[in-house]
Amino acid sequence: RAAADRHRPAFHFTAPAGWLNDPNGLTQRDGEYHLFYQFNPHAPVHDRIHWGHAVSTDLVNWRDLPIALAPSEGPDVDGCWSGVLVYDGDTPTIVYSGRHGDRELPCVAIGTPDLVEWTKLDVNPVIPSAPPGVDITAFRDHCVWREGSIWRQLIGSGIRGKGGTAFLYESPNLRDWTYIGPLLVGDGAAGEPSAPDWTGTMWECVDMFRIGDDGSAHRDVLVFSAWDDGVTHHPLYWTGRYESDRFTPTALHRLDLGGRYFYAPQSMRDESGRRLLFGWLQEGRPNSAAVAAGWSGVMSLPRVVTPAPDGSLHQSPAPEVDALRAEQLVTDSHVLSGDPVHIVSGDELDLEMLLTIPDGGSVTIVLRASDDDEERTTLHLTRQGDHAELSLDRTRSSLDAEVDASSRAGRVPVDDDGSVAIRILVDHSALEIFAGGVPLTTRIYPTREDALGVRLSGEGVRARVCAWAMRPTAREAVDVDGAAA
Ligand code: DQQ
Repeated sequence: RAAADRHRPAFHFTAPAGWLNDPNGLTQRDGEYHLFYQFNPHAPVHDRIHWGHAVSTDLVNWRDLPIALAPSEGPDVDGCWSGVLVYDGDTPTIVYSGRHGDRELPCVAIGTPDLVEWTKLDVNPVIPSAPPGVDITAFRDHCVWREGSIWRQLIGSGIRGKGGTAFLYESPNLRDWTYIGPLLVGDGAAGEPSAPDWTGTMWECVDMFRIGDDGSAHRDVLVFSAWDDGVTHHPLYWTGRYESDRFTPTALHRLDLGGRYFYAPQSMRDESGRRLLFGWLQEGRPNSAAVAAGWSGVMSLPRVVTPAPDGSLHQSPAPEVDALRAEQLVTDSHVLSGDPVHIVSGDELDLEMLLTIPDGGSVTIVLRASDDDEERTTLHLTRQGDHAELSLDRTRSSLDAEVDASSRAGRVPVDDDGSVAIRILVDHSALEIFAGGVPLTTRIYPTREDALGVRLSGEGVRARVCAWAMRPTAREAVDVDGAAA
């Protein structure tokens, strides 16, 4: 592992060393979860990307396995970019984007039953070019599924002058693909890039799934990450209906109020039927700091996605995360009135709060605060009837002037009795917040050793608070470079 770094998470998955970005190929087989990820084992920078691989029986303790895919002569000589794993009968099959120069094209690799060794097809790339006659911004990333005897896939793209899109293809065998058309086209080319729901000029990592009952209550969800000219903006999703080769949207939603700090998510349906989601928590510190630390990029904790009453998605950490609770530090009730109440201290914490906020009232949660408040990260909730405005202030999260200090804000639902359930996972620089099922993920880099305090304040707010110290995850490493030579 890379040298000790106080910003390195203890119970989130990170690469053994080097660079990590998107989750890929999420699969559960015979009880074991497989997490592949965009990986540069040689340096903590995005360059000649491999597929890293780890396996887990409980979604939180991961065992590193050898690199699954490495760039080689041919269509992926410059990188094995994002994709998925499907089973063609019993044959594990990866569909990924091979990078060559500044182009990406779909490639296929076949795996051994243990998913450890992968053989690339000689016929790669399996689709030789983007759809002819369309002026595209990019063409990469894959969502693949089966409809009867036919395979279908979406490839992320964008149409110049219009916006992001996902191109739909079909195939009898995962090798010969026929282009059908764009599933849905966004309006990003005309939109305002600074808006938190701007749909971008290209959709990265498209992921479509159906959620809810198979009856009238179900909804189809199309997740994508809004990208523009090399800039990763934020993940969004459409809810709506996938039918007759088109996606008819009902509404557009932000997937995570943290924006680019929960980027390029991919989901999977596990063997128990749950929809699980992982995303990449990218860095908020300069590349030079990552290079000095020897590592970059954090995988989110696994999330369970379920339908929310308002038609959107409800997200919460998978219950498996609870197994990492080492010791309960706090279980308390408070009526907040004015002065901040100290709750607990730590940088490996799980916090659960039930806050009952009077209409128009507000509550402030301070995290990673130094004793004198010089460093602190502030979360603020103001209730307005059936929702609350949530905001995150990072302007004082770190004394290091080089780290990103931009703010975040958005809306979260409030129950009829005025309460909001909050869950906060603090893991060194990784911070995952869930308020009423809406996540806000971010990164913070406090410099002071005493920047550990959690404090609560408000007026007339009732707060039930539990806090646990978290246990660092077990990590059995192998020589991941073994297969990369
Ligand atoms: N990262 C991958 C791409 C994807 C992007 C390259 C999203 O395939 O579009 O590492 O972070």
